[in-house]
Amino acid sequence: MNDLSPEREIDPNAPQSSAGLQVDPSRKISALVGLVAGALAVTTGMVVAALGNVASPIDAVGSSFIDRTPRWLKELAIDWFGTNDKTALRVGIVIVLILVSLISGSFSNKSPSPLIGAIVVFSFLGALSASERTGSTWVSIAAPCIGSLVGMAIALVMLRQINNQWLLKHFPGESQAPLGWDRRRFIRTASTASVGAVVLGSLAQNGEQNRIDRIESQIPDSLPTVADSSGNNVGEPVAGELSYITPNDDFYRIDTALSFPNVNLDTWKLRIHGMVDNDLELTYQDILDMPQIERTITICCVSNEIGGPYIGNAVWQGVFLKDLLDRAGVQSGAEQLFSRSLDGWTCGFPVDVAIDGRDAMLAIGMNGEPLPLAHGFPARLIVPGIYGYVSATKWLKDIEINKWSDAVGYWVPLGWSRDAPIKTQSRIDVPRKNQELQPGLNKIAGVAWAQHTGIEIVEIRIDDGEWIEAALSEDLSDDTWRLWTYDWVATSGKHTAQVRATDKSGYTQTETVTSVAPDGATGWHTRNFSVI
Ligand SMILES: Nc1nc2c(c(=O)[nH]1)N[C@H]1C(S)=C(S)[C@@H](COP(=O)(O)O)O[C@H]1N2
Ligand SMILES: [Mo]
Repeated sequence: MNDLSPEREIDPNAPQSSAGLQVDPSRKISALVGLVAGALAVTTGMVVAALGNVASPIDAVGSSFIDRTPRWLKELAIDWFGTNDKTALRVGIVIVLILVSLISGSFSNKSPSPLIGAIVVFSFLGALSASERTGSTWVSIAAPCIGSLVGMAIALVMLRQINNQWLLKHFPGESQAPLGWDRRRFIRTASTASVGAVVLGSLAQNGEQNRIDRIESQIPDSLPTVADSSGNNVGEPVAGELSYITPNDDFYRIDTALSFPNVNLDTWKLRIHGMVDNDLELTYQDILDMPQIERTITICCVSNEIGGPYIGNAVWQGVFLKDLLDRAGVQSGAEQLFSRSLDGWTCGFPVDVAIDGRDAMLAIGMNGEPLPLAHGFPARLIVPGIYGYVSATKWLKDIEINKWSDAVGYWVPLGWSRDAPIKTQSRIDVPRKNQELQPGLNKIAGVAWAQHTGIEIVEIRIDDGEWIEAALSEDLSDDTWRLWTYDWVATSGKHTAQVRATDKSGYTQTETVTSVAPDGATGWHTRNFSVI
């Protein structure tokens, strides 16, 4: 206890006991230890994961969280963050980790157990989450464990440097500094560890980008020629900004994949099995070699609020699902077409929907390009008339024909309907929200959809006036939206426009507003604007 060598730097501000011995360091400093150790643990885990070509522990925890998202929370997340919900989730996890590190660190000024305990618990959570992810390997589980070992080691070293009482007692050693902790050495360790965390963090990010680049490098430059492109007529844009086809870059993206699944075309095969006479296994090349069809189909998300953006219309290329099922030979009594993605997401829809003559497709192309990774490369399902969450599996790997009781799709146990036909809807796109208009002639325009039924009439009314029929774009297909326009002579003041569609079954959109859960929103889209 008498190491008073003159070179030792003594912190004159360190709290001293009456006997002249240092008491425990302040909570603030041990909180900092927590933060640095936590950061190093997480970034080490991320680098290990990146080296092993697997999702980071943060994404693994995030995905496990998504898997347990109840309906109300999913709605809230989409409502608050829209398609930034993935970023919001990651930021949320990082905030939780920072808080836990700071708090457990601050309680570790006397004994290291709170911080060590927190690191163990969180790495266990990371390992557990990784273990339940489809596509994870042993590296996914090792990553948080290795991260936690590094985090614990640095936590103990730093706590020892600030004379943590418990560590002093159990590891007296040469660095003991009873008259104050070795501030210079502590700062050196803390800054080295922080720089290390930053470097590891950016290395991990680099690794993830390389992984995505490697996947995308397998996407071919072009698609095979289309043999049958009936139904692929591209309408003219209406009112400037509004276009019939949604460009790939503007197409909404909704999925549970925090990080893209690893796609490897060398091993990828689409399996079709279950209640079929012949199991099929198709390589990407097998699909490219089949006669290609092209269909324009509007897909939309059940989470699309009235007037919402989660809908898009694209020209899809691929093969009819029915042709594949004919080759496989669906057995009688089959009820469900259940599909699974590379990352373990699932959904199911009535097998009848695939064979009732509608253009249900296995798609490999979107608007003339091979499917972008975000939209399901190498292959996905596109089924007109039912919401994406029951049909549109991206990164498809497996189709099983079975009975309803055999398997249930991802979102159904979380409170969403098993059967989910798309509801007839319409939206005002132009003028944009809060856009100011000039008095006189103005174009009001938008889209209306009732996939696989078709849009018959769109009506608009201004300021609770009479419903007036809008002009409709050419009726290209029942499976796509139609653009509508209305020439309105505006007068100064504040105005409200409302739209409603009637589909070819004679159904007119109900005014009754219902939420997106459990099977899609209803109600009329309303937009306010000022004419000045
Ligand atoms: N693998 C996978 N496929 C998926 C999903 C998913 O979470 N994972 N989400 C579905 C949902 S809810 C919708 S609305 C559509 C959206 O397709 P897009 O992102 O290409 O617009 O994809 C469907 N396919
Ligand atoms: Mo969706």
